[in-house]
Amino acid sequence: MERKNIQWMMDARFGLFIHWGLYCINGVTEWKRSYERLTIEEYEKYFEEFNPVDYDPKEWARMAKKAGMRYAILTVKHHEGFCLFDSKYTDYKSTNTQCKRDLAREFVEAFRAEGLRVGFYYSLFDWHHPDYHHYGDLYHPMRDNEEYKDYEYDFNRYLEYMHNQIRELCTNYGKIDILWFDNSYGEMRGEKWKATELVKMIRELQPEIVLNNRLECNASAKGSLSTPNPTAYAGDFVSPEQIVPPEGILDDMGNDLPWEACCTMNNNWCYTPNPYNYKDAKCLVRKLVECTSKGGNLLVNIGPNARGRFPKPAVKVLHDLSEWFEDYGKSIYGCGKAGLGKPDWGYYTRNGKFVYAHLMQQEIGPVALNIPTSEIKKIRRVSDGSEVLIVKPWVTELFPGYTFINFQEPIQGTFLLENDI
Ligand code: JFZ
Repeated sequence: MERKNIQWMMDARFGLFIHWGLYCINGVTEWKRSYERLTIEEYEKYFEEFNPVDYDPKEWARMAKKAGMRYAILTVKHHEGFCLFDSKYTDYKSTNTQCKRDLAREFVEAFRAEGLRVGFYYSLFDWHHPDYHHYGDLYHPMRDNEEYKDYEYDFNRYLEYMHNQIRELCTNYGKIDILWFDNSYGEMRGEKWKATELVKMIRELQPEIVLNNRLECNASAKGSLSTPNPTAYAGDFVSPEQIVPPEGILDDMGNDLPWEACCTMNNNWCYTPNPYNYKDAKCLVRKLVECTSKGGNLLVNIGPNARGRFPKPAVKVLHDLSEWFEDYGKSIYGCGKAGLGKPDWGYYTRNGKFVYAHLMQQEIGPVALNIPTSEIKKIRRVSDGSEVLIVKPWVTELFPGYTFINFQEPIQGTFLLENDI
């Protein structure tokens, strides 16, 4: 099924994921409440403490934009149940903390002002709502804590709460570009969330919105999106996590499916003070180029700290990315598969007749492009437009069908092939 609503997103290729909630205070994991089997009361201290005095989403938006990201997705409710938006269906929200701010509203306003698209991550799990019941074998605080053993939960009450909140998010915050659900598992999928009804409401309120596939699936499945008859809640794109699909993602008929790989910047979704686990900009660029070359997107996560700031090493990575994007953004936006295979030296990306060769590592001499010289008019560096030497003639005689560039000097970078291929 062809959906036009997702075209802008697949052209954008690069987005920012923001995991932020009360869990940023513990500095270890957004799963703390579950891992440590904390009761509501034990977890309450984080709610009382939460006060991100330095929260300045305009600065976040400026940094993200410079770093080449074209959209951003904020966790407006993660598994802990705390809401970063002013929901009338709960008291467990940022407007009731010391900061008294609707963090989600400020986020969408700031990012839109910088020209980025905005999305909300909404957790289907909720460890704070008394009627949320966790099926399956994972620990769940409500079900597994002594103090709630006599509570008669009614899962339908939770579903009503969740649907109401999604309605608020789709009504009170202007145009929302992406809703990112997390996640279905075991028997908890699709209609267990009353997903047909939910998606009908969402698409009525936000006709152009893009949905991920996790109302139906977990991170490792395509779901009915890959079949000729997707369900109403199949979503618009597949969302593999912490992995770049080896060969992109195809549907059952062999056509490209839209996908977005999400990854951490430092091995953790949640804020952590550890400065040592960061992927550097070079690694992220390589992964972004790889995703683009396979027809997918990359969503890179930052976990802001309890003051509301991006960790310093993350700011450095964003800065390094901005230097690359200034020179090479053209080889990402609007680009996708080139149909030229996987070369030894890196990746090809392509936007219509523009083919980009990304040499991702230093090479020692002539580099082989698997395109005959007769089909290439000129090769230029994308950064400055300078011409790249096309090697004549001896290697070409030895390896016909290839064009060799740059005779002797070490070479690296991204190159535009002017051609008719
Ligand atoms: C989920 C969350 O639990 C996690 O905290 C984070 O928000 C991440 C982006 O999404 O993690 C998942 C979800 C699904 C799978 C694994 C981790 N899965 O299906 O294997």
